[in-house]
Amino acid sequence: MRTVLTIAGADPSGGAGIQADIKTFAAFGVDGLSAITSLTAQNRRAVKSTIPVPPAFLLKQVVVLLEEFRPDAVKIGMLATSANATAAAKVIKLKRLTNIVLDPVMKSSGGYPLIDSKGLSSIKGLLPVTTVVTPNVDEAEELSGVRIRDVKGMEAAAERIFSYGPEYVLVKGGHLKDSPTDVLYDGRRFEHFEGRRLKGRKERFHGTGCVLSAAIAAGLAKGRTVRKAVEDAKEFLEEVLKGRE
Ligand code: PXL
Repeated sequence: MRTVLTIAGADPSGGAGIQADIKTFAAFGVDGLSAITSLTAQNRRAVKSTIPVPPAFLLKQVVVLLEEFRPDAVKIGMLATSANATAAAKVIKLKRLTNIVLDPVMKSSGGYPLIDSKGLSSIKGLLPVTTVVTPNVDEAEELSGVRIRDVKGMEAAAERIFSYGPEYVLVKGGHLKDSPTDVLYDGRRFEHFEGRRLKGRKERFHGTGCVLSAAIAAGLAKGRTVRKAVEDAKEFLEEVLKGRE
């Protein structure tokens, strides 16, 4: 069986983070490994508190796993500290891990910080080892410095983020008012994935970014192209959200 490693925070409510990733991997028929970057105390409505794992212990978790397993893909979510981001970049380079999907998580939907104040530059430091980075509009604005109002803005941000080194940039438009389109950029052309505007209480959407990036990683582990992995991941997420209606 193919294996995917997630490096992310733990979400006791199960909809985001490590727990969501493992469930997603199981649905795709791949084995899940996990290295926890942070404990969190939260329910689906709000994050109340976090306790970051020290970077040496994050590294230890990954290194011990790599003594036994060789993951076919890695998903990176909440890192909690810039030191953890640096540790993750280091082990990916050292062990030549491939198929890296980076969800550049900065805040919870309620605005609780999920990475420290130096987080932005350390997330940028991971981009050169990243296969696909999956920012939402807010994260794409932070990473690129481009103000995004529409799909053109998403494309401009994707170009800037691409210049920092990832192979693909997927800017998720779900937060834009009139366009839930996602934009995938590979340095040559833009591909648009039209989405449907979904309604519901915010609890329904808790962890959607985690599920999407985990599903993309699972697809890459199974040998799909990035384009196909994104397409399948979006379809999977729609099914998950339908189940939460
Ligand atoms: O959806 C961002 C996210 C990622 N990882 C963890 C989280 C959250 C949001 O709450 O708790 C662990």
